[in-house]
Amino acid sequence: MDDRRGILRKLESEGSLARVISVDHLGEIRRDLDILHADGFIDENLFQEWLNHFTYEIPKELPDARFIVVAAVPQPMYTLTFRWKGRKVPVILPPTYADGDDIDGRVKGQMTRAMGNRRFKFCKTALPLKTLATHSGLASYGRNNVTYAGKFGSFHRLTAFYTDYPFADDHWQERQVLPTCGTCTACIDACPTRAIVDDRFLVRAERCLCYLNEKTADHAFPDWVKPEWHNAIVGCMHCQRICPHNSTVLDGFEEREEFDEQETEYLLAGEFDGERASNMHRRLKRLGLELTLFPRNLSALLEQTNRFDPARLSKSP
Ligand code: B12
Repeated sequence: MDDRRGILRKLESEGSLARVISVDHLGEIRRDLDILHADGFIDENLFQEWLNHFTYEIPKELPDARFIVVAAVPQPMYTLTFRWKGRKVPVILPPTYADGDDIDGRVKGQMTRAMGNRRFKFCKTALPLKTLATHSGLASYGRNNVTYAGKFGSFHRLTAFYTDYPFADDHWQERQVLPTCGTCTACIDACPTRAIVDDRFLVRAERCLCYLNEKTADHAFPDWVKPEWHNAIVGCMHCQRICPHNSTVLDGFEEREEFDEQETEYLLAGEFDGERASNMHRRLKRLGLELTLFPRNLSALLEQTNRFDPARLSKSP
C-alpha cells in the first residue's frame, strides 16, 4: 500500500525519520547477532545481560504483522544540576536516556492517528534497533558503532513497531558505515577505555564506560578506570562529542532538572528506602535513571569537582 500520505509522512511531519522492513527479514536480523556471538566476538556476560532478551518471532498480539516501522526521534544532550557544598555542579545526561517510554508512546500515537479510521495495529518490537535502522537505510553506523541518521547525527533515540499495515515498499538493504569513518580515527583516539579498537569494527562493549556505569552501584568501577574519564551521570559522551559528524548537533544542551543540597546529599548517602526513595525513584525514572546507579555515578563526577570546568561541556572534550 502506498504510504505517501500515511505513516512515514506523519512521523516525518512530527520531526522524526522512519523506514520500514518486511518481517520476512527476521531470520537475517537474528543471524547478524548470532554469528558474532557464536564466533566469540561478544563478551558472554554482556550477551546474557543485554542481548539475550531479543525476540525474533512475530508477536502473538499481532499475528498478521507484515512490516516493522523503525523510527529515529531526535533528542538533545541534557544537563542536570546538583547543588553541592554551595556550588552548582552541572552534569551531562546523554541523549536517549530520558523520556524513553514517552517517546515510544508518542511515535505509536502518531502512527495510529495517521491511519485515521483504518484499523491497523502497532506493537513494540524487542529487536536490536541499530540493526533495523541500518538495514532499512534509516541510519549508517559510525566507527563508534553508534548509528547516525541524517541531520540528527547520532543524537536520536531509536524505536520500532510491528504493524499489519501492508506497505508497498520494503527498505531492506546492506548496512552502511559513514564514508568519512574510513579515514577518521577521532573516536578510536578519544575512547579512554579502548572500547573502540583498530583491529575490528565491533566495539569491545564490555570495556565501554556505559556498560560499567549502567550496572548497579554494588559493582564498583574496575581499578583500570581512571576517575577523570567519567563525564556523564550515566553513559558516556567521549566518542560522540569528538565525532565530526555530530558537529551540527553538539551545540545545544537542554537544562533539565536541578537537585538541591539535601537531595544531592541523599543521593550521595546511598540509603534508599521508604517514601522518600519512592519519590526520588519517580523523579529519576523520567530521566532514564535508577536509584541503583547511586551513589557511585554521582560520586565519580563530584569527586572531580575541583577540576570541574563547565567549559568541558562544550564541543572539545
Ligand atoms: C546492549 C546495548 C548497549 C550496551 C552494549 C552496546 C553494544 N555496542 O552492543 C551498552 C550498555 C554498552 C550500551 C552503550 C550505549 N548505548 Co546502547 N543499547 C543497547 C541495546 C539494548 C542493544 C544493542 C545491540 O544490539 N548490541 C549488539 C551489537 C552486537 O550490535 P551492534 O552494536 O549494532 O553491532 C553490529 C555492528 O557492529 C555490525 N557489524 C559488525 N561488523 C561490521 C562491519 C560492517 C562494515 C558493518 C556495516 C557492520 C558491522 O554487526 C553487529 C551486529 O549486528 C540497544 C537497544 C535495542 N533494543 O537495540 C541500545 C542502543 C543501541 N543504545 C543506544 C545508545 C545511545 C548507547 C550509547 C551511545 C549511550 C550513551 N550515550 O552513553 C552507548 C554507545 C556504546 C557503543 N559505542 O556501542 C541507542 C543507540 C542510538 C544511536 N544513535 O545509535 C539504542 C538503540 C537505544 C535506543 N532506544 O535508542 N548500549
